[in-house]
Amino acid sequence: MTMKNPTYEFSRAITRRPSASITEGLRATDIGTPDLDQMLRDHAHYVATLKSTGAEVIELDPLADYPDGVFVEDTALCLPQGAVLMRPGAPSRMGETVEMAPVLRACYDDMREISKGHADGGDILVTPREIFVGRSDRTDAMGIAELRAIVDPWGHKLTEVVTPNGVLHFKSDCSLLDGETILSTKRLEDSGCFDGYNVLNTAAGEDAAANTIRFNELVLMPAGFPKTATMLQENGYKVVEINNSECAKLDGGMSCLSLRF
Ligand code: CIR
Repeated sequence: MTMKNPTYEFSRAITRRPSASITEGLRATDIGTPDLDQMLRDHAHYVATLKSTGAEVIELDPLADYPDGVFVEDTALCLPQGAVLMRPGAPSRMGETVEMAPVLRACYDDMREISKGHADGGDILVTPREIFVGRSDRTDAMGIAELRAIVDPWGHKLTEVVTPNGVLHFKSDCSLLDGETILSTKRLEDSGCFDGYNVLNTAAGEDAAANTIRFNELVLMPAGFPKTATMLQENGYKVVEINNSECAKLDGGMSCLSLRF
């Protein structure tokens, strides 16, 4: 039997259907109100794609009180040893972890939580070697220190990095493609944080393509970035493009929409 690589080979995922309140979701710049019907169609495509790899998807109901609740990734970090509930940096999102707690408790024997400071799952990139955590407007030193104290005894090295200025989350600009390879914007790679990895850059003008997910044999990427999609295919990755126009209005992308374990 071959061992799964737990950084990109998963048997389960958790998603949450978008609520009608999605129109109130947080955004750095207002480029338009998301259309719920389009987002529901995109979300269904996303969930079906995860399932097509044989994974079980736990689909949670919409949360009207939490417009950004569809972006479940920010609520937790899922590792083979246990799950860690985050402490989101946006005040309007803090209660989302309370909603996620019982779902994760049912899946994990060991569940911890960040109790001080702030940390968003979107700032965390797990590779086979280390856990990168980007300091950002949403993730601070106190949150990172507490996360380090949790994952260190589990045998994970936490590497603190900096989320580029003007970028919401560390993973808005990068994603893991396999055990050694990272897809990154040029601006993030230039910070030197991925020295020692194989790095593939998003094509010029396609920075928003950096937030993809490797999920089993597939790479789910936002549609509309043809040069990056072709580059990934030429490098041997099996790419599925998913419309992300509505989530993009709220600074969300492929990773934000699921917890994977
Ligand atoms: C927010 O500002 O929190 C949401 N509108 C977008 C969250 C995206 N999540 C992610 O990148 N992990």
